[in-house]
Amino acid sequence: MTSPARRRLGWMMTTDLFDDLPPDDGAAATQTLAPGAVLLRGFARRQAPALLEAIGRVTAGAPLRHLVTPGGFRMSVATSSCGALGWTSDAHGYRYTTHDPQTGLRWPAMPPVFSELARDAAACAGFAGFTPDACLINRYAPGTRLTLHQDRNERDFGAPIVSASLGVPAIFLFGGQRRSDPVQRLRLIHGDVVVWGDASRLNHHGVLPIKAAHHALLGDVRINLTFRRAG
Ligand code: MD6
Ligand code: FE
Repeated sequence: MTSPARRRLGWMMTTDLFDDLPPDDGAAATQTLAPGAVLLRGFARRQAPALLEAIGRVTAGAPLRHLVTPGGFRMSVATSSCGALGWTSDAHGYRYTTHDPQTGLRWPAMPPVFSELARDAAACAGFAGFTPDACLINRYAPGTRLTLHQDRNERDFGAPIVSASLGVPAIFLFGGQRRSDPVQRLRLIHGDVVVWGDASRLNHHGVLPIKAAHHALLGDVRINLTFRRAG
Protein backbone atom coordinates (compact mmCIF):
# COMPACT_ATOMS: atom_id res chain seq x y z
CA MET A 1 0.00 0.00 0.00
CA THR A 2 2.97 2.28 0.37
CA SER A 3 4.47 1.61 -3.05
CA PRO A 4 5.79 4.71 -4.82
CA ALA A 5 2.90 4.47 -7.28
CA ARG A 6 0.32 4.34 -4.50
CA ARG A 7 1.90 7.26 -2.68
CA ARG A 8 1.91 9.22 -5.91
CA LEU A 9 -1.75 8.40 -6.47
CA GLY A 10 -2.61 9.50 -2.91
CA TRP A 11 -0.80 12.75 -3.43
CA MET A 12 -2.55 13.36 -6.75
CA MET A 13 -5.94 12.66 -5.24
CA THR A 14 -5.25 15.08 -2.42
CA THR A 15 -4.14 17.86 -4.71
CA ASP A 16 -7.05 17.22 -7.07
CA LEU A 17 -9.50 17.74 -4.22
CA PHE A 18 -8.07 21.15 -3.49
CA ASP A 19 -7.19 22.16 -7.03
CA ASP A 20 -10.23 24.38 -7.44
CA LEU A 21 -9.54 26.29 -4.25
CA PRO A 22 -7.51 29.48 -4.62
CA PRO A 23 -4.42 29.90 -2.45
CA ASP A 24 -5.38 30.79 1.13
CA ASP A 25 -2.20 32.72 1.90
CA GLY A 26 -3.43 36.24 1.12
CA ALA A 27 -1.88 36.04 -2.35
CA ALA A 28 -5.16 35.07 -4.04
CA ALA A 29 -5.01 34.63 -7.79
CA THR A 30 -5.72 37.89 -9.62
CA GLN A 31 -7.12 38.15 -13.11
CA THR A 32 -7.19 41.42 -15.07
CA LEU A 33 -10.57 41.92 -16.78
CA ALA A 34 -9.97 45.32 -18.38
CA PRO A 35 -7.83 48.39 -17.61
CA GLY A 36 -8.69 49.20 -13.98
CA ALA A 37 -10.73 46.03 -13.42
CA VAL A 38 -9.54 42.88 -11.65
CA LEU A 39 -11.00 39.69 -10.28
CA LEU A 40 -9.44 38.60 -6.98
CA ARG A 41 -10.20 34.89 -6.65
CA GLY A 42 -11.01 33.85 -3.08
CA PHE A 43 -9.99 37.18 -1.57
CA ALA A 44 -12.89 37.25 0.94
CA ARG A 45 -13.06 33.55 1.69
CA ARG A 46 -11.13 33.66 4.97
CA GLN A 47 -13.31 36.49 6.35
CA ALA A 48 -16.59 35.01 5.06
CA PRO A 49 -17.88 33.70 8.42
CA ALA A 50 -17.21 37.09 10.06
CA LEU A 51 -18.83 38.87 7.10
CA LEU A 52 -21.94 36.69 7.44
CA GLU A 53 -22.22 37.40 11.14
CA ALA A 54 -21.95 41.15 10.43
CA ILE A 55 -24.53 40.88 7.62
CA GLY A 56 -26.90 39.34 10.17
CA ARG A 57 -26.43 42.26 12.54
CA VAL A 58 -26.82 44.91 9.80
CA THR A 59 -29.96 43.35 8.34
CA ALA A 60 -31.50 42.99 11.81
CA GLY A 61 -31.48 46.83 11.93
CA ALA A 62 -32.08 47.54 8.24
CA PRO A 63 -34.07 44.60 6.84
CA LEU A 64 -33.50 43.27 3.33
CA ARG A 65 -36.32 44.52 1.08
CA HIS A 66 -37.36 44.47 -2.56
CA LEU A 67 -36.99 48.02 -3.85
CA VAL A 68 -39.13 49.44 -6.63
CA THR A 69 -37.36 50.88 -9.68
CA PRO A 70 -38.23 54.39 -10.91
CA GLY A 71 -40.09 52.60 -13.72
CA GLY A 72 -42.35 50.88 -11.16
CA PHE A 73 -40.84 47.36 -11.23
CA ARG A 74 -40.20 45.43 -8.03
CA MET A 75 -36.54 44.35 -8.01
CA SER A 76 -36.08 40.58 -7.67
CA VAL A 77 -32.93 41.10 -5.61
CA ALA A 78 -33.48 41.93 -1.90
CA THR A 79 -31.40 44.89 -0.72
CA SER A 80 -30.12 46.60 2.40
CA SER A 81 -27.28 49.03 3.11
CA CYS A 82 -24.84 50.11 5.76
CA GLY A 83 -22.39 52.98 6.14
CA ALA A 84 -22.93 56.75 6.17
CA LEU A 85 -24.93 56.46 2.94
CA GLY A 86 -27.30 53.78 1.71
CA TRP A 87 -28.47 53.14 -1.83
CA THR A 88 -32.20 53.19 -2.41
CA SER A 89 -34.74 53.38 -5.18
CA ASP A 90 -38.38 54.37 -5.52
CA ALA A 91 -40.70 56.13 -7.95
CA HIS A 92 -38.58 59.28 -7.63
CA GLY A 93 -35.36 57.61 -8.79
CA TYR A 94 -32.17 55.94 -7.62
CA ARG A 95 -30.22 57.76 -4.92
CA TYR A 96 -28.17 57.62 -1.75
CA THR A 97 -29.72 58.63 1.58
CA THR A 98 -28.36 59.02 5.13
CA HIS A 99 -31.47 57.34 6.58
CA ASP A 100 -33.28 54.11 5.78
CA PRO A 101 -36.64 55.17 4.31
CA GLN A 102 -38.22 52.01 5.74
CA THR A 103 -37.21 52.51 9.39
CA GLY A 104 -36.57 56.27 9.43
CA LEU A 105 -33.27 55.51 11.18
CA ARG A 106 -29.72 56.13 10.01
CA TRP A 107 -28.32 53.20 8.06
CA PRO A 108 -26.35 50.85 10.38
CA ALA A 109 -22.66 51.68 10.71
CA MET A 110 -20.34 49.82 8.37
CA PRO A 111 -18.79 46.90 10.31
CA PRO A 112 -14.97 47.10 10.45
CA VAL A 113 -14.69 43.65 8.83
CA PHE A 114 -16.53 45.15 5.81
CA SER A 115 -14.46 48.33 5.45
CA GLU A 116 -11.19 46.44 6.00
CA LEU A 117 -12.04 43.92 3.29
CA ALA A 118 -12.98 46.71 0.85
CA ARG A 119 -9.82 48.68 1.60
CA ASP A 120 -7.57 45.62 1.26
CA ALA A 121 -9.20 44.38 -1.95
CA ALA A 122 -9.01 47.86 -3.51
CA ALA A 123 -5.33 48.18 -2.53
CA CYS A 124 -4.63 44.75 -4.04
CA ALA A 125 -6.23 45.98 -7.28
CA GLY A 126 -4.09 49.15 -7.30
CA PHE A 127 -6.50 51.56 -5.56
CA ALA A 128 -4.68 52.40 -2.33
CA GLY A 129 -6.58 54.51 0.22
CA PHE A 130 -10.12 53.40 -0.68
CA THR A 131 -12.47 54.33 2.17
CA PRO A 132 -16.05 53.28 1.30
CA ASP A 133 -18.92 55.27 2.80
CA ALA A 134 -21.62 52.96 1.42
CA CYS A 135 -22.09 49.22 1.29
CA LEU A 136 -25.01 47.69 -0.52
CA ILE A 137 -26.04 44.20 0.59
CA ASN A 138 -27.85 42.18 -2.08
CA ARG A 139 -29.47 38.80 -1.51
CA TYR A 140 -30.18 36.64 -4.56
CA ALA A 141 -32.62 33.75 -4.29
CA PRO A 142 -32.60 31.14 -7.10
CA GLY A 143 -33.79 32.80 -10.33
CA THR A 144 -32.87 36.32 -9.20
CA ARG A 145 -30.94 38.42 -11.68
CA LEU A 146 -29.62 41.95 -12.13
CA THR A 147 -29.83 43.49 -15.58
CA LEU A 148 -26.84 45.14 -17.21
CA HIS A 149 -26.33 48.65 -15.80
CA GLN A 150 -23.73 51.26 -14.84
CA ASP A 151 -23.14 52.51 -11.28
CA ARG A 152 -23.46 56.26 -11.69
CA ASN A 153 -25.31 57.57 -8.63
CA GLU A 154 -22.02 58.24 -6.83
CA ARG A 155 -20.67 61.79 -6.61
CA ASP A 156 -17.09 60.97 -7.50
CA PHE A 157 -16.11 58.37 -10.08
CA GLY A 158 -12.47 58.60 -8.89
CA ALA A 159 -13.04 55.78 -6.39
CA PRO A 160 -13.48 52.16 -7.51
CA ILE A 161 -16.36 49.76 -6.89
CA VAL A 162 -15.53 46.69 -4.79
CA SER A 163 -17.90 43.74 -5.08
CA ALA A 164 -17.65 40.59 -2.90
CA SER A 165 -19.57 37.38 -3.62
CA LEU A 166 -20.74 34.92 -0.94
CA GLY A 167 -22.78 31.74 -1.17
CA VAL A 168 -23.90 29.99 -4.34
CA PRO A 169 -22.14 30.76 -7.65
CA ALA A 170 -23.26 33.46 -10.06
CA ILE A 171 -22.46 34.36 -13.64
CA PHE A 172 -21.33 37.98 -13.45
CA LEU A 173 -21.54 40.01 -16.65
CA PHE A 174 -18.81 42.58 -17.16
CA GLY A 175 -19.15 44.78 -20.21
CA GLY A 176 -17.78 48.11 -21.36
CA GLN A 177 -18.70 51.78 -21.27
CA ARG A 178 -21.38 51.35 -23.91
CA ARG A 179 -24.28 49.01 -23.37
CA SER A 180 -23.57 47.42 -26.75
CA ASP A 181 -19.91 46.62 -25.89
CA PRO A 182 -18.91 42.94 -25.65
CA VAL A 183 -19.65 41.34 -22.28
CA GLN A 184 -17.38 38.94 -20.36
CA ARG A 185 -19.17 36.17 -18.44
CA LEU A 186 -17.38 35.36 -15.20
CA ARG A 187 -18.40 32.58 -12.85
CA LEU A 188 -18.02 34.00 -9.35
CA ILE A 189 -17.94 31.71 -6.33
CA HIS A 190 -17.97 32.19 -2.57
CA GLY A 191 -15.15 34.54 -1.59
CA ASP A 192 -14.42 36.03 -5.01
CA VAL A 193 -14.02 39.83 -5.20
CA VAL A 194 -14.22 42.04 -8.30
CA VAL A 195 -12.82 45.59 -8.27
CA TRP A 196 -13.42 48.09 -11.06
CA GLY A 197 -12.29 51.72 -11.27
CA ASP A 198 -10.36 54.22 -13.38
CA ALA A 199 -10.99 53.45 -17.07
CA SER A 200 -13.51 50.72 -16.09
CA ARG A 201 -15.42 52.68 -13.45
CA LEU A 202 -18.49 53.20 -15.65
CA ASN A 203 -18.43 49.77 -17.26
CA HIS A 204 -21.74 47.97 -17.53
CA HIS A 205 -22.26 44.93 -15.30
CA GLY A 206 -25.01 42.57 -14.21
CA VAL A 207 -25.81 39.10 -12.92
CA LEU A 208 -27.52 36.25 -14.85
CA PRO A 209 -30.40 34.42 -13.12
CA ILE A 210 -28.96 32.48 -10.16
CA LYS A 211 -29.12 28.71 -10.64
CA ALA A 212 -30.47 26.43 -7.92
CA ALA A 213 -27.48 25.26 -5.87
CA HIS A 214 -26.43 24.66 -2.29
CA HIS A 215 -23.72 26.32 -0.26
CA ALA A 216 -22.63 24.98 3.14
CA LEU A 217 -22.82 28.38 4.87
CA LEU A 218 -25.62 30.12 2.95
CA GLY A 219 -27.97 27.41 1.69
CA ASP A 220 -29.47 28.31 -1.68
CA VAL A 221 -28.75 32.05 -1.70
CA ARG A 222 -26.04 34.33 -2.98
CA ILE A 223 -25.13 37.47 -1.10
CA ASN A 224 -23.20 40.27 -2.75
CA LEU A 225 -21.57 43.17 -0.90
CA THR A 226 -20.91 46.21 -3.10
CA PHE A 227 -18.73 48.96 -1.65
CA ARG A 228 -18.63 52.51 -3.01
CA ARG A 229 -17.47 55.99 -2.23
CA ALA A 230 -20.85 57.62 -2.78
CA GLY A 231 -20.72 61.05 -1.12
C1 MD6 B 1 -24.33 42.42 -7.42
N1 MD6 B 1 -24.83 44.79 -7.70
O1 MD6 B 1 -25.28 42.40 -6.66
C2 MD6 B 1 -23.94 43.70 -8.05
N2 MD6 B 1 -25.30 48.21 -8.73
O2 MD6 B 1 -23.65 41.40 -7.69
C3 MD6 B 1 -24.82 45.90 -8.44
O3 MD6 B 1 -24.08 45.98 -9.38
C4 MD6 B 1 -25.65 47.08 -8.15
O4 MD6 B 1 -27.16 45.93 -6.75
C5 MD6 B 1 -25.98 49.34 -8.54
C6 MD6 B 1 -27.06 49.38 -7.72
C7 MD6 B 1 -27.48 48.23 -7.11
C8 MD6 B 1 -26.76 47.05 -7.32
FE1 FE C 1 -23.93 47.89 -10.06
